[in-house]
Amino acid sequence: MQSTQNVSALPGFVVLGIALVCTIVLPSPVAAETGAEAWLRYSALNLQAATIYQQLPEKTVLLGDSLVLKTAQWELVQAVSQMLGRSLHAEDGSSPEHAIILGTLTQLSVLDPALHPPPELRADGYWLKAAKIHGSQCLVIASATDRGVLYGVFALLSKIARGESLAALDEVQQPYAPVRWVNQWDNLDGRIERGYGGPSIFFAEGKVRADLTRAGQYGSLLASVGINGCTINNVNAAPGILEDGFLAQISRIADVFRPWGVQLSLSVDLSSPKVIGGLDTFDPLDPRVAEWWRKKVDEIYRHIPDFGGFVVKADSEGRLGPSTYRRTPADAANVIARALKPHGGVVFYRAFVYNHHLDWRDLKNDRAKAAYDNFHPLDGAFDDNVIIQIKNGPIDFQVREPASPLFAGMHRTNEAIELQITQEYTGQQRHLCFLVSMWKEVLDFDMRIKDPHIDANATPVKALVAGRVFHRPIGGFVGVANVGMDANWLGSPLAMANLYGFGRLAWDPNLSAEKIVDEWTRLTFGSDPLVVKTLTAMQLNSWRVYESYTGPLGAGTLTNILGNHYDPGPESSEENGWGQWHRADHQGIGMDRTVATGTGFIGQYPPEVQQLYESLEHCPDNLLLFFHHVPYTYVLYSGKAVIQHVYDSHYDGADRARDFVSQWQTLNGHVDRDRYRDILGRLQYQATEAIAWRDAICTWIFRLSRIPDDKGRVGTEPRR
Ligand code: GCW
Repeated sequence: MQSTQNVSALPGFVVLGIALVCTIVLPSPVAAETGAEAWLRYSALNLQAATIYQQLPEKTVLLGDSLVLKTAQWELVQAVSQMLGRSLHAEDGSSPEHAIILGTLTQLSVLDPALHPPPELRADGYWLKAAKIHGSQCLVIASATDRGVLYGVFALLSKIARGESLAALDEVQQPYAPVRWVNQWDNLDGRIERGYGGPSIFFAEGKVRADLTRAGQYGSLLASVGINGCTINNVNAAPGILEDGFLAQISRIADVFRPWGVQLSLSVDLSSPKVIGGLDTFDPLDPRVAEWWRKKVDEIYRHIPDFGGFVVKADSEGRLGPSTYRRTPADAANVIARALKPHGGVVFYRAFVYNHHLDWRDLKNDRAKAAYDNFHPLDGAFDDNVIIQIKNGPIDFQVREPASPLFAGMHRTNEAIELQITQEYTGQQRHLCFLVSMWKEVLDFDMRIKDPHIDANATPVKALVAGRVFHRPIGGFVGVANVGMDANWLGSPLAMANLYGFGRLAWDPNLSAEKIVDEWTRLTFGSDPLVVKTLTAMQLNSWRVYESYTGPLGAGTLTNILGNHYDPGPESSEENGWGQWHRADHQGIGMDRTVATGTGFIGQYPPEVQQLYESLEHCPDNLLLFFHHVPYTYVLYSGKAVIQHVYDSHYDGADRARDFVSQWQTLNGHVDRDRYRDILGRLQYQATEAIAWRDAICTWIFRLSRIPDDKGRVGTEPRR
C-alpha cells in the first residue's frame, strides 16, 4: 500500500511536516502486487481517467492541528500524488484560495461564516462540498469531529480511485450507528483463534511486538471504511493482559491506532480480580472486586486516555463467569461498566452464553434458545454504558441461520450485532464466500415488533442494533476480523471484500451488496470493465454456492464441529453436548424447533415471526431444516423432495465452484500476475474441495435415507 507503507512513519511525518511529498509510483496494471494495500492501492490513474480531475485544487489547507487532522491531510497529499501525479501543497488556514479545505464545522465557520454546512451533520459524519470561498473555487471536507474529516478524505480518495466525477460535489454522509468495531481473537503468544491469515499483528511470544508497522497499517484500513474501534485480544482472554507491566506495552498499540481515530479496547477475563488481583474472589457484588476494577480501569486510562472499553465472554465454553457466585450477567457487566463510566468507556457483554454439555438425547434441549433465555429476563437491568453483543444467528456463525430472536427481545438494553468476517464455518478463506450477502439478509430482516411505545412501522435488525427503534444511547456493529501477518491480511485477497464490506455496512447498512462489491472490486483491482463484471458476479454468487455444497436448507454447516470446522463431518454434530444438532436419522432430517411439537425456540420471536416459522406452510425452504424435522420425501416449494434437493444442490454447487475457475481465467492479463496466480490456485483448490464436500454429504445422506438420486449420481453403490 503506497499509503500505508508509510503509516509507520506517521509520528515522523508529524515532526517533519507534510510538505514532504512522496515519489510518484506508476504501476502498470499487470505488475505484481501482494494484496497488502487491500483497497487503499491509490494506483496511478491513466491519462484519460485523470483528466476529469484537472480542476482539482493545487493545494490543501488544514484548519486545526490535531493528530487525526494531520493524518487526514497527509493521506490526501500522498494519495493524490500517487493517483494523479500531482503534488498538493499542504498549508495552514491563512490563505484558503483554490484549496481542498479540511476542518471541523467550528473551524470552517470562522473561515467563512457564509458557508452553511448541513445542520443535520452528526459526530463522524462528513460533508464534501465544492464551494466558493472568498470568491475562489474550493473543495471542502468538513465534519463535526476530526475523525469525520479523516473519513471525508478517505471518501474523496475513494471517488478519485474509482474515477467518479467531483464536479458539483455536495454530499453528506452520516454513520448509521456509533459503534463500528472489530474484534481480533489474538492470543498473547501470537496465535489467532480462528485466524487464517498468519500470526498476530499485535503479539508474539507473550509480548506486544516490537515492530507495530502492520498494526498502524491496519488502523488506516479500518479508518478508511469508518471503523472506529478495535479489540485486540481473544475473547477467550488471558488474565495477564491486565497485568501492570503489560499495560505499558498495550499503550504502544493504542499509539499507532490513534492517528486513525481507532479506539483500542481489550477482552477481559472476569476472574481477573482473583487470578491476577490477589483477591480471594471475583464475585461482582463484592465491594473489593468493584474497587479492584475501578483501580485497574483508572490505571488503564493513565496509559491510554482514549481507551474504548472491555469485551467480556463469560459462563461460556468453559470460561468463568458470574454464575460461579450465582450472580447474573447484569451484575458482572455493571460492576465493570461503573469503573469505565467516568472515563467514557463501554462494556460489550457477549450474549454467547450457553451450556456446551447439553444432553443430546433430550429432544426439548436446544442451544439456540440460550442467548434469549439468559438475557431477555435481564432487559433493563444493564447500565447505560453496557452493550449486549449478539451473534447474528442463535447458534454460531453457520452458513445460514435465522436472525437471533434476542435482537427483538431487549427493549431497554443497548445491543450490537456480532458478525464474523473471518470465515470460520464458511471456508476459512480457502473458499470464496462473500458474506455481505448473508449479513444483509439478517440486517434487513424485519422482526415485526408491535409495541405501543414505538412509532416505527418496520423493525429490522439493523435498526434495532443501532438503537433506533427503542432510542438507545449507543449500539451498532462488531465484526470478528482476525487479520494476520500474511501480506494480504486475511490469507486471500478476495476475502478482504468481507472486511471492506463489514465496514461499509456498519457505516450504512442500507447499501446494497452490489454497490459494496462494485466499490471494493474497483479499488482492489481497478476499473477494467471485464474485471468488474466478472469478479462482482463471482463474489455475489459465492455465499450461495458455498451454502449449496456445505449445508443447504438451513441444516447448518455440515462440517466437523469437533475439529477444524472446515472439512465435511456431519456425524460430528450429533450425540454430543455442543448442540449443533441437525437430527438426521433414517426417516428424516432437521431440528424441530416449533412451539407445537419441538423445542419451543420459535416462541422466542415476536408473534408475526413465530407464524412465519412455525408452520411448514410458511417457513422458507432455505431455513426449513433449522426449524423443522421433516421426512426426506417432504416436498419443498420448488416441487422437489428434500433428499433430491440435497443431491441436486451439492452437484450444482460443485459445478458452480468449478465455474469460478474458468470465470477467473478470463481475467488473465487483466489483473496483476501475482494476485491472478494466487487466486487461481485458491479457486482450483476450492473446486476440488467442493467435489469432496459433495461426495461426502451425498454419500452420508444416501446411507441414512437409502433413497437414491433421481439422476443416478448417488446411491448406485452396490448394496451389501
Ligand atoms: O464459534 C466459536 C468458536 C470459538 C470462539 C467462540 C466464541 C473465541 O469456535 O473459537 O471462541 O465461538 O465466539 O466465543
